Amino acid sequence: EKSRIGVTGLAVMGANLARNMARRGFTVAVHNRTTAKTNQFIEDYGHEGAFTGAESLQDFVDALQVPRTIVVMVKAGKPVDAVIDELAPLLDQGDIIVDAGNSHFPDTDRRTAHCAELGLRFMGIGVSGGEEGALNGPSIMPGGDPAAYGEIADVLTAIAANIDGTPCCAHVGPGGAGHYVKMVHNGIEYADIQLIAEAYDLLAHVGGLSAPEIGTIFEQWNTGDLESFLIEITGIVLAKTDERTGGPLVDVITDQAEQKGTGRWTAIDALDLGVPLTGITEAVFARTLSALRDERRAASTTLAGPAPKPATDVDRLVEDVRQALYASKVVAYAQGFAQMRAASQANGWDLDLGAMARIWRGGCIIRAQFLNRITEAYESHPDLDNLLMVPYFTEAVGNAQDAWRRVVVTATEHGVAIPAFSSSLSYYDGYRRERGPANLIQGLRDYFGAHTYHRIDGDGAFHTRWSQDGAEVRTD
Ligand code: NBP
Repeated sequence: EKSRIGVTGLAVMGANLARNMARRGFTVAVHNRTTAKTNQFIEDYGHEGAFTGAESLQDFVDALQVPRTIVVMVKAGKPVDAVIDELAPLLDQGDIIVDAGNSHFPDTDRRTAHCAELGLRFMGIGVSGGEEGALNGPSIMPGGDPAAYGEIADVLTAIAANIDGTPCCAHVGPGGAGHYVKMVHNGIEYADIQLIAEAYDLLAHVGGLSAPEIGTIFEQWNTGDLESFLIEITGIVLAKTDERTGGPLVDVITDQAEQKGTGRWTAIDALDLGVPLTGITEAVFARTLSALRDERRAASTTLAGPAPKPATDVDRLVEDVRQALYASKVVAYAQGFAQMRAASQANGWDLDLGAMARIWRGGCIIRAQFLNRITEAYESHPDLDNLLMVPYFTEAVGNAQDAWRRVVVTATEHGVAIPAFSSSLSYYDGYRRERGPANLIQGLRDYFGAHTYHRIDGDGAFHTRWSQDGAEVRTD
């Protein structure tokens, strides 16, 4: 009997996705470039379901029902192109290749067009949730031809996380749209994590609290508005004792953050689109600054900080930081969703932003209670420009703003870096102002580059002859 679906690439993600499919009753053919891994997979998990292990790509292709569905779960980048090139000559018209790795969306657009020329259907699907999610139910963001999605939706919705009877999987849009949304998801994850790190920094270095004490605070926060996977695991990580030293584990972990690039892609794309995406971008920069460990060590004995400040009211600090964290998080999501809206308009994707929040409710790293509020916001206002403008979020940030401002002041006075907290607040203050200071920017640009300006009291573009007679001339 031929298999319903095939998975090639049996590292942790591919292996777990294949096991998840088999557990849901699908027949699965598995393949890996290095055959030993395929054999090991069958030895370890063969008893879990109806697997067919294939040693060669030809055997793998022959083991599949036609039209074939092949999930490629190899390292993002060149390996995906290599696998497509090897598979294509073995496939028939109409077969579906699904790239479930973390591919960059322009690559997915390119591969979609390339496969279409070969008569093959290509789908780029975002899969979030790490190895645990892949095995037990990830959040799935499928992009590509809707008809092809219709043919594989039974498998994808069955293996996805499920919240209140709704699978965390919905067709996102054509071409690279699925990988685009996965990219923004990862960007938001960067912002969420940076905000958590800043909250921890403040509670430790202004509040004087120990890691386990802060862990208990996060545990409490996880029962309220902030309830989410990342807040939950922060409590667990902070509570962990190091086996070697007997102290908190976090205290002996080096303070250099690494990254695989999806946050950087999100920030670069926002710059290309012209969308203010300060939270995610600051989070990427904060990781790059953390990586300058040797420079920071030298600077720590050279560059002066503020004079020591008197002790703070710790209970008040904890509550202020909680509110600042929530408000900044709302801003990070508002920015990420504004970016997806801009990309949707630029590419004609027609993204359903409420559905994006819905498929992030389970399985993925940024799963959180408040995603329900985002879904509701887009259901009631499909053309919403900015999440901050719906009453729920307007009130949430409005109620938090006094605490948020106190946190930014306190951190600044104590010399604690809070790039995400402070830039989110600046975004809020910039966004809510009817008239900002860009009038002066335009004046300067006109002075040095004759770039012209518009007036508030009428139409037209104007230039002042600054270095000649000082007269204003209309230029359009
Ligand atoms: P890796 O990203 O570590 O990739 C290893 C797999 O790629 C192996 O099966 C390897 O085969 C195969 N491969 C490579 Br490398 N080059 C190949 C080539 N030229 N031809 C054929 N196969 C090739 O695996 P992973 O950590 O399971 O991640 C898979 C994808 O899922 C990535 O895109 C990743 O970014 C994404 N992702 C990962 C996570 C996570 O938590 N790890 C979460 C979400 C998404 P070999 O055994 O023969 O070397």
